[in-house]
Amino acid sequence: MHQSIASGLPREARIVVLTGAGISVESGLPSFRGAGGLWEGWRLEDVATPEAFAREPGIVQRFYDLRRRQLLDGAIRPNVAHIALAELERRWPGEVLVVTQNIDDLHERAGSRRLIHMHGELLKARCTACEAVCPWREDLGLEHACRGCGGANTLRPHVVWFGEMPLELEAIYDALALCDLFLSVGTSGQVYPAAGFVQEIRRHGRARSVELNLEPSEVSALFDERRHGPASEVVPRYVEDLVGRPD
Ligand code: BJW
Ligand code: ZN
Repeated sequence: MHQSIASGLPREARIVVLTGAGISVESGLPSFRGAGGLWEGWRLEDVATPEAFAREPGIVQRFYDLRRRQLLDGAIRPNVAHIALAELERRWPGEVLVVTQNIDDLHERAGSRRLIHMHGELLKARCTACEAVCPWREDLGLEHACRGCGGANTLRPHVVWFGEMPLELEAIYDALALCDLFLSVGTSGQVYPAAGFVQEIRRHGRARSVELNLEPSEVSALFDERRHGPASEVVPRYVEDLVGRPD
């Protein structure tokens, strides 16, 4: 069996990469927790729950409108960590799946193709009446009608709030069960079920797990290996260990 020299992994090994807000910080999108956290002055619990949306839809829509505008600002681009993961998918002979908690589109812009957005996508809207999901790049005021059912005041951001079920969990757990290497990049390990994926990896006893984060996460001790530093440094270096330098 051919092996990747640095990792000792068989070349056909399956890789799952979980990413969080930390991978997009160096692209100019702030993370949620810690110093300089997202939209200081906004408490996540006030804007990221279905209860908040029911109570104050205008405030919640405004929060996501601001973030959508920021994402579409020309200055926001994928950074070398996103690009390295896309490169890994292109060059690794086995399957690579990126499972992102991020609602930005920087992985797809970098070129990742096998990608699951478990907490939804900022550039899509969902109808609360007919469940239709459609691309959305404008502000999402209450006056818009659903293009599917024509319903008024039924559109919300296509994102997963606390207390809601994350997307594509079955596919994610299947991939975790079958993978040989699990990488966790730029996530604080405070939000479940994503924070529990490393536990799932240990339960299966099959894959090696590696945390790549600025600092130890809440679940850091559960990983086989930890490399701490900015994603722009630790991710390209780790990918290089797996596939060598870019051509
Ligand atoms: C860098 C860096 C650089 C910085 N380079 N790194 C009690 C116990 C257990 C669970 C629960 C509980 N009570 C309630 C729950 C469930 C709840 C939950 O986990 N709550 C916790 C607060 C305790 N979870 C849910 O409700 C989920 N649904 C659910 O559980 O359904 C039922 C179910 C049952 C069984 C199985 C499966 C399901 C839904 C969670 C939805 C989360 N939604 C949000 C908002 C999405 C839309 C949006 O973006 O606005 O998702 S909240 C927010 O947190 C967002 C993120 O995706 C998520 C995770 O944050 P992330 O990515 O980790 O960011 P940060 O900021 O926390 O961390 C960044 C990290 O990067 C830091 O460590 C930095 O150091 C690092 N960093 N710069 C590298 N340059
Ligand atoms: Zn509809």
